[in-house]
Amino acid sequence: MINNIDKINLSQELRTVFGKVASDQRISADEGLILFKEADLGLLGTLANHVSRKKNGKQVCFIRNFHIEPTNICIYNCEFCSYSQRVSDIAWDFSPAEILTKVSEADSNVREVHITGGVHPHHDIHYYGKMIQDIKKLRPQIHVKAFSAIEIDYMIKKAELSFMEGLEILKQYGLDSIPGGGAEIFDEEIRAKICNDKTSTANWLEIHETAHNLGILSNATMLYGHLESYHHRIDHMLRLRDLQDRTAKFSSFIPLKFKNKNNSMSYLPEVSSIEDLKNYAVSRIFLDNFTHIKAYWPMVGKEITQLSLSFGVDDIDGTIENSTKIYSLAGAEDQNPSMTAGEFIQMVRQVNLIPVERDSKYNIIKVYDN
Ligand code: V47
Ligand code: SF4
Repeated sequence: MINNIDKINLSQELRTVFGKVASDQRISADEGLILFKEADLGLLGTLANHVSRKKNGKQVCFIRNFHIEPTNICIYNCEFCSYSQRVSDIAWDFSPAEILTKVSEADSNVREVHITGGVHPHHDIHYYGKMIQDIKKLRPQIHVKAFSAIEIDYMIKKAELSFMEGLEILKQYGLDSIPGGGAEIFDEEIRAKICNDKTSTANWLEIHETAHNLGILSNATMLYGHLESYHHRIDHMLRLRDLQDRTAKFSSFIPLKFKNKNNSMSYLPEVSSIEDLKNYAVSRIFLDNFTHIKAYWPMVGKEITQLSLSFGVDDIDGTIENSTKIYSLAGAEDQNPSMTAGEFIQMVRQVNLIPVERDSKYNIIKVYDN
């Protein structure tokens, strides 16, 4: 990193934070806030790169995956949602046979299926469990990353089980890991304004902690760029950092930029790309116990994803195979998201980093180092 910090014009507070990050010490919530409020983009990039290189060297990973969104029928009314049947012109609820057809049609080299969708009032834990089981029968090697804590909360409560009992059942059906959705923003006041009726912060955290205790890995997201302040983002990450200290079973942290098309919060402007880069960098610096920070490229676009690799991001998710509608319905620039392995490799090499293909547990499958 920079050897002579005295040559840079920094406030005393920023100097302290710089010194801590440079010597691999954890920063406090107040110091995280100082980074958001006072640090310029160059400094944030330098610090985030320092943390990223320590954890992952120059490697940037991707996975061959696809999504299944079983239904967009949903009992909830999240203000930011452009996807549920209440706000979009379309409604679907794929039958188990249709879902299996999607799995059988997926490219033979995909390693992971990411399943998430609306919370349908008529389906129960065994319906979803059997879905996982049938997918595994058809493609035994595939890793099933399925159901956000919101879907899991509903199916377990409907079955009148504890989170532990319900998650054990899902694990027995073949659930391998849990995606990070539904975290939104943990601050209870902001959460009440943007998704009043859905699973609480406490339950989201408890479901992930219980899953971790059962050996089920999961991801964590944060929806940013709406009504929240920097203070709320730091509070969100602090709650995740505390949980990760206890379990160490979060695989990655995924900031999700609020997209404002076709939803009840369309009156809000989207934050700038600068803000996206700032947010990646502060996440990378603050979440010192997360190995991976993921840029979900269908959300921010390919260019910002490539730039994010110089702001702490080391994971660019997957090939997707044009299988998700959540972001295209919310106005994402790529209406049919899909990226080939070749495009990933080129994107990473162009910024002088090393592309790596991974599996769902972050084992390295192939290093593209020449
Ligand atoms: O929880 C919904 C978000 C999430 C909008 O675990 C929106 O690897 C922005 O969690 N603008 C679901 N975001 C998707 C998700 C996810 C995505 C990629 C990878 C992983 C992973 C998980 O999508 C929801 C919500 O936060 N979302 N609407 C919107 N208008
Ligand atoms: Fe339902 Fe998810 Fe949309 Fe909320 S974000 S309304 S839980 S589909």
